[in-house]
Amino acid sequence: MTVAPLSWSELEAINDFSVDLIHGATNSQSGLRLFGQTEDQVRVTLYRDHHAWCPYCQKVWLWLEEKQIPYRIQKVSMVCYGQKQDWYKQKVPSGMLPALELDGRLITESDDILIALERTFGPLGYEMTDATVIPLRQLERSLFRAWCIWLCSRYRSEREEQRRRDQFTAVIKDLEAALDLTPPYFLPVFSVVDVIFTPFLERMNASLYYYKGYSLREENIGLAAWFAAMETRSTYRGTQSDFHTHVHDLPPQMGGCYSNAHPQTQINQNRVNFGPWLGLPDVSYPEPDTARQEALYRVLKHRTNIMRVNPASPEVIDWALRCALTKLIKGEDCLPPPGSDGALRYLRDRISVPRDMSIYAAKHLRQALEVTAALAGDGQPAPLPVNHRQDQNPANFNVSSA
Ligand SMILES: N[C@@H](CCC(=O)N[C@@H](CS)C(=O)NCC(=O)O)C(=O)O
Repeated sequence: MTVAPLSWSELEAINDFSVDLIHGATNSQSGLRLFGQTEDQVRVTLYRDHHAWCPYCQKVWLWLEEKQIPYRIQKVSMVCYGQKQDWYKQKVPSGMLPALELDGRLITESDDILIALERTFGPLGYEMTDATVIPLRQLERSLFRAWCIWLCSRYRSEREEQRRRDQFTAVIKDLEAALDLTPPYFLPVFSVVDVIFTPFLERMNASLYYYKGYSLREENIGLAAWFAAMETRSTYRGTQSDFHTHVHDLPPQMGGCYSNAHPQTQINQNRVNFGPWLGLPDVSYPEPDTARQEALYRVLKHRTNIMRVNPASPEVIDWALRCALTKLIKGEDCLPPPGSDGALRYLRDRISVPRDMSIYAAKHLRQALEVTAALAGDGQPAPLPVNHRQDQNPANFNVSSA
């Protein structure tokens, strides 16, 4: 038994999600953050990438949100998915992100940015140059190197694979020992060290689960507690991504991510690509009641562009998308038109967290798209590209801010 799709006006009438981008909780769509202050108090502009894929940008973003420093956000393309904006190249000739303006002074390099920010606004728990912070910053870089070697080198033999895994898990052991001293965070209070570790621990968790069959968050007690503690913070929730987004945004940024041949890897890849997405170890805090409403709100806001870039005809995607949204909101199956299975899965694969919506909203939307597509057939869109992500070029979405 299936139901008829809701009309766009019926969906609009159901939609009751709202968000305060300026003063409310951390949100990827914000262009200005005031935290209850006024615009004339803004001294900072953060330049970060459109899709929230850049890890070094997440570090600075999280710091500003934790310290509640009023700031503006200007979004810039990364080369893997778009053309660098001319105005940005004039400002930062290397084109590298992030960059930050503080009282009109331009600063690049995320660590230099954090040092400049803490000199002006005070440290986040500890100073970057504190004697207890320096070795932890070095540990973060050691972990980063071991991760890159394991993930981004071609798989040639099981012996080599095991050696790279051992190198990585040896550094993880040091990390667990550090966390064990002052759980759940790296130092007695939440601090800049947790912020520095966040972007790559999140990316390691996603990529090793998918490409190596290794579940960082489930296999390490201290890290499990650290992730759970991070997820109690609305700041982290606002910047947090999901497995699907990361495993497909990392290959072009890293110059390739290589799977091993383990059966668990295959199982994990199927789960991340085809669902079900709820229950994956990319999030553990309880789902907010507003998740489905948030997904609906975001699709309604951008539906013209979503349908314009879809490979299906406007009539087919219009009908099919309303079926998926009907499923999302009412929980009832809604039969989409013939030939729309690939079109719905095309969208399923391109929801980007947190750019488009938060993690639980995305999981529900992917699920509604997949279940609805399955009613039409088992057609899959072409696999996502791994050398670039021009399919996500913001220019195709007429994007200026959100
Ligand atoms: N050491 C730099 C690294 C910054 C970096 O590698 N940024 C990358 C993005 S994650 C970038 O801007 N690449 C150029 C591009 O992708 O357009 C920092 O800490 O800020």
